[in-house]
Amino acid sequence: MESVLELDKAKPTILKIGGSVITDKNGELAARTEVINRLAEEIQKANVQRLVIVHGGGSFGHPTAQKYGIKEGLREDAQKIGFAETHHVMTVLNGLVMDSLVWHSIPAVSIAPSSCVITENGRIKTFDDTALKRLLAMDFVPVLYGDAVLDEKLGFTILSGDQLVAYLALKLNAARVVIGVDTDGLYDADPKTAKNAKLYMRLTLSELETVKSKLAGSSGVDVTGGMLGKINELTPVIAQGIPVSLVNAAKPNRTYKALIGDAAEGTVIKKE
Ligand code: IP8
Repeated sequence: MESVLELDKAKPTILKIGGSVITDKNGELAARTEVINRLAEEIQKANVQRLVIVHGGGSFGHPTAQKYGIKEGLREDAQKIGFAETHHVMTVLNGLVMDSLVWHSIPAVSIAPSSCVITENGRIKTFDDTALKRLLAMDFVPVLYGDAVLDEKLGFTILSGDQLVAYLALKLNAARVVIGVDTDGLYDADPKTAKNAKLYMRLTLSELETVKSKLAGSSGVDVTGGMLGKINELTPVIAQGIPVSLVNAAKPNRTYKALIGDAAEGTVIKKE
């Protein structure tokens, strides 16, 4: 077994579960409950000390956010119901995730980003992380998600789970970041459309910079940038020396293996 790194047990692991994994992104409000349950089982089995989970919006947050132009900010009162609806459907998806985690005996506690984050032009400006840090210190598993949040300049916007992951990894000085996606890792083209797309197994930061231009956006409705958006968010994390693994969370056991430090499958990106 190839180990990603010697983990500092006191430092948290941040796990992102992609919205495209836990929902059908081509549907609307289409949760994949069997996948959510399998992932809860894998997370429980991996038994990671100090874990923060962040999940994406998939076919819950993105279609509603797009319908009302929430990411672009408040321009007319009619959007307000869209902001409320976007946040609400995210709490519904989060409820399904929480249900599964808690019934798998994971001491998971949900934290709504809309209640503790303010952005400025879409970037996190303030994050009241008092409860999150205390939960982590007590070995709870905080669970956050991409959300509709208030913005100092725009009125409101969409905060992606990926921005949250990067912010938390840097702020909490994470041991590593595991990103669960619906492809086998990072490719030089969209593997869903390009037959000969090449999978990268190991990348350094400088290699990543050269492949960025080739990265494909994801399919379906995604208001927060797909794979390229993800990689752009994670670049400062990798530059800080925090390794990032991308694994196919839609396939059984990949997330479990990544969580226990087995880097045999997927893409691992490190500073050097
Ligand atoms: O799926 C965005 O989070 P993401 C969530 O992580 C919403 O990009 C509300 C669209």
